[in-house]
Amino acid sequence: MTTPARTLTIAGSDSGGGAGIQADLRTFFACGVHGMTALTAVTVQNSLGVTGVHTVPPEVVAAQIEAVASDIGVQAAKTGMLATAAIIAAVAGACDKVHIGQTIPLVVDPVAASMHGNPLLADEALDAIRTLLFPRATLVTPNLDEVRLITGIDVRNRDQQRDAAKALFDLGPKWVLVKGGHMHDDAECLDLLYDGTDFIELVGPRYDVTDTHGSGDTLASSITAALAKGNDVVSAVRLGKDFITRSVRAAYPLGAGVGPVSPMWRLPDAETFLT
Ligand code: PXL
Repeated sequence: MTTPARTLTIAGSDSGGGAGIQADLRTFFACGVHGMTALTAVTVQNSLGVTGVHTVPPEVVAAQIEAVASDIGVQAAKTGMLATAAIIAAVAGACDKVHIGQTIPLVVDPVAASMHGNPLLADEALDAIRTLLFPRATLVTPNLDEVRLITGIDVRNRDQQRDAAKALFDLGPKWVLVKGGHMHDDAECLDLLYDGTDFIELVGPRYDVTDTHGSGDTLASSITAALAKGNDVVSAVRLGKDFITRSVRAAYPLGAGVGPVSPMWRLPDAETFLT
């Protein structure tokens, strides 16, 4: 067997298995790449929300990145929950040492809160996201809540989505993807991709599902997998958009709260294997 492309997620654990590194790893697997992790935080979480967060020491986060990059090698990396400014600074330093965000693509999903509104990023860390992570990013993938926190722009329509893309681009990433999933009045799901020159509109159906936990993580990690396999940013984002659309359609209920989106549609015999 030959070694598959290798991807790294720098993110937090969701004990409920819906989002975070759990979503990233199963997406990597479903996309046919070898997934690795630099764990930033443990969340105490179920389908109803987050009740506790325990962060990993910044130097241990950095050491995980350097350990896997120096031996196993990384073709693309992503960040999810980073929790604190100190962890973000450690991630930036470690990424520089192993060329993540330089020759190796880096997807920054600026996770700020869970879908239940539980904070996953300290308020004081927003500036570190802007100044330490965005300039290193190949692609940033904020949802509209994160856009508002980072730029102050409250996006309600497609014109404002373009304004937000420009403001985010000015913070230094090579590409910006402003996700439109939270524009609930829009009949479609429009994600806007921008490289400082051209706008590319990626339109998908809006499914009437409430089980959408981990959707941002699944999109960012499928894009990361596509980049690791050698796709350019435009085709990786198109593949990721298709992947998340199918995974939203395959979402399932879990517990008494919100269930996860699922890449299990990739398994041809998921219903029958081992039964
Ligand atoms: O979906 C964003 C996210 C990322 N990482 C962790 C999370 C969540 C949402 O709850 O818990 C660990």
